[in-house]
Amino acid sequence: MTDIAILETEISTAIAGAPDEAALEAVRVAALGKSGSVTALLKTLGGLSPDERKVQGPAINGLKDRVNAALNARKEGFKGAALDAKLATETVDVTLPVREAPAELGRVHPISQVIDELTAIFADMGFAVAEGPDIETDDYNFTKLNFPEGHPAREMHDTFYFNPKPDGSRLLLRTHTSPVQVRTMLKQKPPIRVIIPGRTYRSDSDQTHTPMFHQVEGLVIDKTAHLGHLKWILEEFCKAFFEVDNVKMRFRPSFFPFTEPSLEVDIQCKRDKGEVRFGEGDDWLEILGCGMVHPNVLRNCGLNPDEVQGFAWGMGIDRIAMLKYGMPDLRPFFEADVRWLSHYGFRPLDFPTLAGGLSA
Ligand code: 2NL
Repeated sequence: MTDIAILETEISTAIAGAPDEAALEAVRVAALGKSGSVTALLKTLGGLSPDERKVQGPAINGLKDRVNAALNARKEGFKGAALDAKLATETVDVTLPVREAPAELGRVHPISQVIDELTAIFADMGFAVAEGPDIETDDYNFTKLNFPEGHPAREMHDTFYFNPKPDGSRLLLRTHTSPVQVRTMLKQKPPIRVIIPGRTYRSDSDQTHTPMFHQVEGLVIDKTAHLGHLKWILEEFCKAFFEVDNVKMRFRPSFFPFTEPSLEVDIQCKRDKGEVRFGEGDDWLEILGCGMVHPNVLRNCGLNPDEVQGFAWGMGIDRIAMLKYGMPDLRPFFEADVRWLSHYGFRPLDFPTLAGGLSA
């Protein structure tokens, strides 16, 4: 066997026996590196006669090419083996829940959801939604609503007042949404059918009161609107909102400066381990106040009580949201805690419709 053939056998054995890529690299350096065995053979070509070089040249270069090819083939083999090993350890658990896309993570606040639900219910009965400013005048918040100057009912509202203006008048944060009804009566001709959901403010803070809270009020002004219509509207609303076939309601006499007669409304319920259920049981829960609009209010808003009459009602949105969705505490509503929101919030595309289900 020639020297070349012996060397080729040695190198081939070393390539085949290399246990990993690092060992293979060492074999390459030992053969083809600067002081490698094949490189040393190539260096001998310069000292040969032209005839010898014609024979040895192609033989040594052929060796170099075959060694290179063998090294590359073995290297590819290692790569494939590494991939196979990686694939064998990596598994995909197709039973894991799909992670939500960022656009899916947002939630609708329960207050917004409830406003959407009650708007859908009243819109179905022909009501429009009216809006007005949070900062109001004393006139629209109290005087036009038949609260006499110095009447204790004004103090009962725990009003937030702004600093007095030079003329002595003071702006305030509306204590109810009623000033929006005043504005509606002043600018629209009857028949009027509106609801006003919105923010209201009173200087009151404890477990069941926050300084800012939400109310929805309704107003109907027409030639013959009467308490029978009001009772039907409220009953239909409660059935649709609480998603029950029947509700028993109890109307108790009450007092508000802006209505006469005035009534408070309870719905029949059953309290069961902290849960409230409607349409059954023998407990009562107060949910709203209502009445026939006081003739003084109609007059103050440019309407003639001899020509038109109407009824109105008001209820707390935060409270009916807590009742419907079983939220025990009012305060987290306004704490903007994403953990609370992701638990109690609603998916943005599941908006409420009467046909599709309000809270589907
Ligand atoms: C309650 C009671 C009520 C009204 C609000 C109203 C508005 C005008 C005229 C007459 Cl402009 N009434 N609103 C009427 C009765 C009751 O709210 O307990 N709300 C939480």
